[in-house]
Amino acid sequence: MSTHDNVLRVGMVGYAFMGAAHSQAWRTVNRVYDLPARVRMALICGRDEPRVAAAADRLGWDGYATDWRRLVESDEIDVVDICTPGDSHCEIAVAALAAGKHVLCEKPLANTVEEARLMATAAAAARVDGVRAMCGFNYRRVPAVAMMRQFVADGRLGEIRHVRAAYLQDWIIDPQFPLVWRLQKDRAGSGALGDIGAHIIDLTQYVTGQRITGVSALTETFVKERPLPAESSGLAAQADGNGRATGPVTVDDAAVFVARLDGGALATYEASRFATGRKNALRVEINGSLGTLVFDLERLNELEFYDAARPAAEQGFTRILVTEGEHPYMSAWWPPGHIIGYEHSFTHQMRDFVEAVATGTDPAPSFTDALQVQLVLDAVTRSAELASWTEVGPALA
Ligand code: SOE
Repeated sequence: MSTHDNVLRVGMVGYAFMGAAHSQAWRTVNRVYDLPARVRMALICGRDEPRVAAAADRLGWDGYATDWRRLVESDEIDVVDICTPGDSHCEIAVAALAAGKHVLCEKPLANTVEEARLMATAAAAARVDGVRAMCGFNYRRVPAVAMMRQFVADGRLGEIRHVRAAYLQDWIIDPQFPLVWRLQKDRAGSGALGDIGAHIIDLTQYVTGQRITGVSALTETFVKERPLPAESSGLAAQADGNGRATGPVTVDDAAVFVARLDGGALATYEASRFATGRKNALRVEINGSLGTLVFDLERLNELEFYDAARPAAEQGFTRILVTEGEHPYMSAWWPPGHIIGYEHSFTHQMRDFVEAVATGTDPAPSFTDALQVQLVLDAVTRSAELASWTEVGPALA
């Protein structure tokens, strides 16, 4: 590992919502977990100097830079953490890997399959020299989700027949909400599909161990024109667009699709930013021949389990409280029964990443895993355009 006296010096690009979430996790990870390396929050990077300076101060970074190339080229940095909009992931990641930096990149990996392929190829080349790369699908690290995967792997659900996943938000239902970067294809790649659909694609494939092989999809952009933003930082744009010039929304507001998984399961997916009343509602249900598991992000400390093997008179869903030391990630936190939240998934993500880098093992999801998610996103887009069943493309061109 290219650490300095067992210290991993992190440089993070981006300081908005995800930058803040990652900062919190970098700050916390060594306080909670006993790890083979210590994290130093060395540099935070953003183009706007007054803002990045303020972010460095607020989020607890030692210093700041205004050009990401400085992080990538610096001998004082071991890890580059990419929390920027999707249009810069590929360039930053490829340069960082070529410079021998370990890379953590926010999801979705890239804006296109071509970029994701370049990134996966760069990660494979760098791996030969002990350089590690991981994509940040943080919901894998919710203890109840990790436990779901264990249940499936242990055969507790039997043969998986159905996967039912939805990720629903409503932050853009107001047609006056401005045209922020997440609503622009050249910046974000796609809309609800890539931003939140990518999470449920990764999560369900991770939990079931099965991969999506083909899809039939519908996408829609309900509000096609929006006021140009005065100033924005992602979700927190000012919703004061009245009277300003407008521009076209170039991404989907919602995507729904059915899919086949390679282990024989049938799946349905729904990703929407127009689910009025749903703020950040992610729900996954898995039906197997021996039981069912249900995860709901709004009750993330719980897992619902239906065990078909129980006597007929005792059947029903059991609510498992995933708050005990026996549960994934939980022993380092609080005494039994004490719940955790959204931000902990990022701390767990940093825990796994730091451990992998420090012990010279491969973190997951790899860039190749994330490329596969990108291939599914691409298949969904093509299916919606062609109005036909579409196979997920191969990882290699
Ligand atoms: C915005 O829709 C968003 O912040 C996603 O980008 C995140 O990945 C998700 O965790 C919450 O919602």
